[in-house]
This record gives sequence, structure tokens and C-alpha cells, in this order.
Amino acid sequence: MSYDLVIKGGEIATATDRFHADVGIAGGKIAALGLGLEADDMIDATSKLVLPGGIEAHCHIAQESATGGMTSDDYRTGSISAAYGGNSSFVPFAAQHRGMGVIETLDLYDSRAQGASVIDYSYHLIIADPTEKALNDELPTAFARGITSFKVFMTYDLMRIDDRQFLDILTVAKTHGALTMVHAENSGMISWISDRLVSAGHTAPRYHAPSHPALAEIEAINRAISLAALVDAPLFIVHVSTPEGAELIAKARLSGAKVFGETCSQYLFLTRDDLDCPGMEGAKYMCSPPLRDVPTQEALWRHLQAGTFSVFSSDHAPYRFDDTGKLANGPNASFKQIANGMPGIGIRLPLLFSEGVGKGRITLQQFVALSATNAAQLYGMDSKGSIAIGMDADLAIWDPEETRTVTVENQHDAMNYTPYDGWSLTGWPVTVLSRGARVVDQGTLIAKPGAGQFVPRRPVDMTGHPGHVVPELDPATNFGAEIAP
Ligand code: DUC
Ligand code: ZN
Ligand code: ZN
Repeated sequence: MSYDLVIKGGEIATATDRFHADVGIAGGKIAALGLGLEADDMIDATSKLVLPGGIEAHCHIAQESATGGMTSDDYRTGSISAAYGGNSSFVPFAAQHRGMGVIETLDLYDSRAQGASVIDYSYHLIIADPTEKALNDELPTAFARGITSFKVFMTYDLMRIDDRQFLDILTVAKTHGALTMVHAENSGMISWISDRLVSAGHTAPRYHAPSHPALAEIEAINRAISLAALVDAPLFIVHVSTPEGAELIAKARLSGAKVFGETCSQYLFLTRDDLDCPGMEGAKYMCSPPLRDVPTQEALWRHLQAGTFSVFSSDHAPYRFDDTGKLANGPNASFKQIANGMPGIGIRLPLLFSEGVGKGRITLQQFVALSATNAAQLYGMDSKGSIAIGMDADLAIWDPEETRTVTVENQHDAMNYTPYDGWSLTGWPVTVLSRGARVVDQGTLIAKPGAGQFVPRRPVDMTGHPGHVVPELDPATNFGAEIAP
């Protein structure tokens, strides 16, 4: 058999195994794993790791917030930063705002991504306006286009849906095999504390942390899990930042519920002390849910180790530290007027590798599962996320010994800061392939914008998550009423 490319002499890792083999690539697919493979085009991977390319499953790219602010990264710069950080595909959000149609939203994001991305992509659809038309006509159409995950917000005045709308979306998603994702924070708690803080003159960025109490997340995760349980629907809780929230997810999973969770870099590596900077500097560290404390970091690591979280993401939400982003409402804006989010798409995997694998907190196989395999399986990207014959040749070759200092420049995004500036990390991706083609090679960008393709995703697979029909919705125990499918 002849190959277009052979990766020679590396140590391969998947979510289950580590072994030494060459990888033969033909037609963009992994065609062989073996010893002594040859081709005209070869990459020497001696003393390197050959891993599935990362899948960044939570990032905000070319996305307007409900108040109009635009992320600094578009599909070109966001995908380039992702690739330098070891990713070969990503799933940003396509955000419907009130008054917009769902299909109009998807068409808009198609126009932003096509011809721009250097890696493969899909979108999670954000639903802020669940009209009858959206629920009955447009969500099924989105689903048929291969968009099989829908995100909702329980907070933010211009985005949030109420419990009844949440139940409608969960039910439609379940009917079509889609996964509902949720930003779970209690809106009333946040606005009540925020207004009191601002009235008392506590407007600096540091007050963002007390304005989003841990209880707001805990209450909302509990409610979201209860709403999903009522209709026996799958649910994915994004950016979990509290141990208690993680415990609710673990308990629900143990009961057989179709509940999944994610945590993000900033909750493992930063704390609310980072927000406590002079002037507006703390705005660089504002995200929602907010940064917590060191005991929380330790508890979240334990949940990663124990398997509570299926996915580890960056929640890259890039707003520059200037008047296009964090300072858009002026240098004296209150924390309520500052865009939420921080960059991290290029540093998610080096952080998890260096501080997770390198420091013995997780195995290399867990790293692969959390960075690629679980996202591929949960979000229905069947040909990605592992190294096996027939899969897309989406690969990242890592030097596990290389130590680099993090700088804004080596993030390759459109940002003017990184929260991790000056950090020294060991273990970096050196070459990333997408469907067998070099995207980044030894620090040089090879792929052209537009090389990345849209990935239609399959329905969510709930095998192994039996769920439970509550008696009130079961015709056998509710006097024969058919309330929900
Ligand atoms: N939620 C996100 O998922 N990202 C940025 C800010 C937010 O509220
Ligand atoms: Zn969110
Ligand atoms: Zn996000």
C-alpha cells in the first residue's frame, strides 16, 4: 500500500492506549498503523507523542454579544490560534439573538466560517428566542443540517429563557436526538447582588466575583438537571466552576440521568485574586461564572480525575483590553458593563498537558479523552477524536520535553493579552495535521484560510445513560395522559 504521508517513530496515545507505531496516511484518512511504513513524505516523530488533534468544543468566534460587542477573533485568527495550540477542529457557537431566525443565524455563521477557517468546524446553536417557528420548524431544520447541540442561558436579561421555554427546548432537542447545553447561573441572585454592589460604589472589576455567587451556579445546575429529568432529556452543563455543581452532575450521572459536564482552563489555573488588580486591569480576568479559589481548583481537578467532566474546554471568549473590547464602555465602566470572557483557545492543551500530564494529575490517555475523544463522541463527530484506521488523519505531534514561556505573540490570536503571560509550560504541540494536511508545522502556519470544512454531526448517543421516566409523565401511572414524547 502506498501512503501520502507517514509519521514515523512516534509514541501514539489514544483515550485507552499508548504504543509505538508509524502512522500511514492516504486520502486524508489514517490508512495504517504499523512498523516500517514508508512514503516519499515523512515526518520524523522520534521522541515525540502522536495524539488525536484536539477538539475545542467551547469557544466564541466571530460572535456578537447580545449588547453588540464582537469577539476579537474571527474564524481565521481563532482557528489559527487553535491549531498552534494542538487542535485540528473546533465547535464555536452560532448565537441567535432575539428577533433573529435560527436558519438566518446559521447562514450568518456559515458566511463567517467558510473560506476563513484553517481547521474543521461545526457550531453549537445558541437559542435566545424560542418562538413557535423556531421550535417547530427551524430547530428540526438546523438538526437536519448536522447541528445537533443547542445552548441556552439561564441568566443575562437579553439571552435567558424561562423554565417553561427550557422545557420546550429540551423536549424538541430530545425528539430529534440533539443535546441541550446550558449556562447555569441564577439570574435573580446575580442581578440582586450586582445592583447592590454598584449602588454602594463597588464598581471595579474585582466585584464581578462576589456578584456571581457560587450558590447562583449550584441552584441553577440543580434546576437544570431537574428540568431535564422531568422530560428525561439529555443535558450538558458548560463551564462548571464549583465543586457543588460538579457533585450534582456526578450524582445525576450515577442515577443514570443523561447529564454531562465540562470545566474550563480558567477554573483550574486562575483564582479571583487575579481579578484584584489596580484600575481596570482586573477586567482581563472577568468571565462568567467567575474565577473562584484554590480549594475549588483542587476539587475540580478531582472531578476531572474521577470522570465527572467529559470535556475540558477553553471557553475562549476574546475581548481585547482596549476600546474594541473590555474598555468599550470607557475606562470607568462598572463591572456590569464589561464584556465577560477571556482568551485561551491556544493555551488550553499546553496547560492541561504541562500541569495535568506533566505533574502526574492525569494520564496521557485521560488527556486525550478530555481534549478530543469525549467531545467527538458526545457531539457526534464520528470520524474525529481518535487514532484508528479509517478515521480522519487529524493529528497533533507533541514534544513532551519542550519548555516554552507563554507570551501574547505565541498565542497567534487577535488578542492583546493572555491571562497566562509569562507562565512556563512543558510539553507543546509542534505539528498539527487536519485530514492529513499540515496546518501548522514546526511553528510555521501552512494551511490557507478555507482549508477547514464544516463537519455535519450525528445525533447524540445516549447508550449507557438509561434515564428515567417520571411517574407524572408516564401514561401507565398518570391516568393515560400523553404529555411529552
Ligand atoms: N458564557 C460563556 O459560555 N462564555 C463567555 C461568557 C458567558 O457567559
Ligand atoms: Zn456561558
Ligand atoms: Zn462560553
